[in-house]
Amino acid sequence: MADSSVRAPPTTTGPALPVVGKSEIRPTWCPGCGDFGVVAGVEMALKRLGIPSHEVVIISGIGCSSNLPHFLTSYGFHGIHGRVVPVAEGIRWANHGLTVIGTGGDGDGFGIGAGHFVHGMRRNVDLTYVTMDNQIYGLTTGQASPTSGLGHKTKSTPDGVIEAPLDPVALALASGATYIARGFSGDVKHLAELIASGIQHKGFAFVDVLSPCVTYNKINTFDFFRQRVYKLESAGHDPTDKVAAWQRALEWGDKIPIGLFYSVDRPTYEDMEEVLAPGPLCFQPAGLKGKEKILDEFI
Ligand SMILES: Cc1ncc(C[n+]2csc(CCOP(=O)(O)OP(=O)(O)O)c2C)c(N)n1
Ligand code: SF4
Ligand SMILES: [Mg+2]
Repeated sequence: MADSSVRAPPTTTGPALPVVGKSEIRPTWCPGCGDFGVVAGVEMALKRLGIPSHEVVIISGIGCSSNLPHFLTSYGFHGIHGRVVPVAEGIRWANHGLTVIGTGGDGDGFGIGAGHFVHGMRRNVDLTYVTMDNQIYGLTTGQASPTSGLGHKTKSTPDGVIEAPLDPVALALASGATYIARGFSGDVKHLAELIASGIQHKGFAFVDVLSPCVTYNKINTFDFFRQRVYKLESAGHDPTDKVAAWQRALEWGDKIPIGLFYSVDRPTYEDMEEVLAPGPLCFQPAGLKGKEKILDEFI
């Protein structure tokens, strides 16, 4: 079995780079956007763990939130809508010595990307997926997303949302994620701790971040969350207790839990995939193994 906890030196053929920090590109987000808190949380987490830029790849889809990889000095892949998880999986399988972080929005991850999200968690690929959940499509100027609340009047739902909102934490529990947390972009220090622990966790770590869109969502604002959020770790929650995690996941109203819902050890996809046992694929000799056997079958 491959040991995915072992970093593969070197992970690139280029020079070693400093620990991840801000890039020279400044965010174009609206002033006050929640996503500023999330990029700060990701940067803080990587700094705390001391991971250099050449050992990190941050992947995103499409949306305001998906611009995040541009703003940090790590490698980045700004992909297409809803495909964060498969790209992240592919990168992990090509070089499981890298720290791989997926980022994106609620529309990207839970709408068009929902199938990939579910199967990535089921496989327990060793990556960290951070969603900036503003309960709206921000980039396309304010349509309802899968997490928009019932009755929310948006550009695409002028009479209010009539579809039940999706619960990302409950979906992650049902799908087999092995680290499930919710953060708030109004508490960057707490968020950074959740992201850092998610990166250290061996397996699929999901961190859903309440990250208000100050321009198009006038309901789920910073004040809305400040009045409601409470920390699971201050409420005596045991993250190894899956039933308790379910009960907390169902809480959404006057009180909204943030923190670590659930964490469990389970072999990762990379641990189970024997092809990765000799080391990262990108350092293995190219060519088809066992080709004689295959040719014998056909010739
Ligand atoms: C295949 C495809 N369908 C639709 C779009 C249009 N589109 C771009 S971003 C987006 C939704 C963005 O919402 P979200 O993922 O929540 O990100 P946010 O902007 O809120 O951060 C949509 C529908 C697209 N780019 N590609
Ligand atoms: S539209 Fe909303 S999500 Fe997009 S940058 Fe502005 S505040 Fe952020
Ligand atoms: Mg969104």
